[in-house]
Amino acid sequence: MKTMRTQLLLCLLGYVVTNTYSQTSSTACDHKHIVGPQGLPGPVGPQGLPGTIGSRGPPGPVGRAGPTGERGLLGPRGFKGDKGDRGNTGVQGKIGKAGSKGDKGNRGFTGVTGPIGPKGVKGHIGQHGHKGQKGERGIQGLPGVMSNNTIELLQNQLQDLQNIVRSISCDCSCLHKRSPHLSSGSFTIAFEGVGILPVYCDMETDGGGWTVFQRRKDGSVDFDRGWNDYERGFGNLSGDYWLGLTSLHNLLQLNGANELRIELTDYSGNSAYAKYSSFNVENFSSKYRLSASGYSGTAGDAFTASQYRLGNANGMKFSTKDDDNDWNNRVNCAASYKGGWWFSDCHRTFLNGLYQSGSGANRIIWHSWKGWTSLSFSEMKFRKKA
Ligand SMILES: [Ca+2]
Repeated sequence: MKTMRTQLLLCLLGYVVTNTYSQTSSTACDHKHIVGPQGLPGPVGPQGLPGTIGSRGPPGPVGRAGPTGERGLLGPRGFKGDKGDRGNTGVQGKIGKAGSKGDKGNRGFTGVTGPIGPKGVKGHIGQHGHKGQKGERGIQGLPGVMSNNTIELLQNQLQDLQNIVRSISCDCSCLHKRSPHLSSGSFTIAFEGVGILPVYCDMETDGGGWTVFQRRKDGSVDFDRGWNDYERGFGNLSGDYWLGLTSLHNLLQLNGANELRIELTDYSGNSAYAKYSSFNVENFSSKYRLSASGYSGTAGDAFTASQYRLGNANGMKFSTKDDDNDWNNRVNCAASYKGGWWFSDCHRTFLNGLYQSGSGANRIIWHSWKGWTSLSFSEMKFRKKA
């Protein structure tokens, strides 16, 4: 059996080889017909391609009605309602004891101004309802009327203030007496009827306490001025300076009795002074007439000495270029010599003259000391007589 199977395989192999390389040759098996067993079934072939999709069928019958749906969700919150009306005005409370301050209540309607009550009594704050929304700002109330008690209180306080002002009224001599340690310098004094006035106090010379009302020091201030300026004052407290005739008169008047001291320096640096134990300047209606007496000092008595009778300042009214009150009917002394002064016919002392060295009657002159030679420094000051 094994031999027959081998022969058959050889025969089939020979047929394949022969038909591959020669179309004409025959095989060794052509002349032999060997019947073999039935062959085995062949292998399964590949799967065929899918068929095409068929057309849509006819619509089905109408279905039954579905079940009732569930309840919907809660809707959004509604808009805010309108603002409510204002509450009613509360009932007026009873009058209570004067004293502690109550709690702050809610603002109500503006009340009508009531009658003036007794001093210090204050009403209770009434109860109030529930707090509403904040209202609009109310109308401003009417101003109250000041009670008699308040007026009396204010009058007492004013009286106290006036007493204080009187107690501080003090010129340089008074300040020096109260506080001997004070140094020379500018001070502000206040007097009833005079007002607040800045002054310069000399707290050292000859015992101190001098109120300066004239100074020539460096020529930085023009002294060729009219009546109004000489009345009101001008210049710098610690420099070239004129206190003013009105203030000078008022302060002298308040002191009662005064003394005068005049400091002088020439352009060589020499100094001298003139002092008068009595000194006064009258008021506006007397054109600020000057009076001085009781000379002592080193500069000579050019103010009152008899040899200077026609040039004395003593007893003279004040003159300026626009208000001639001098003794000379032919000349306006103040206009001629360019400065205000107590001119007579015309002068032998003139401390408000031109600030200029050399010789000349229109300059700073104290004739009894340096003749007509100009001085470089002058200072006039008064002090309440002790
Ligand atoms: Ca004249």
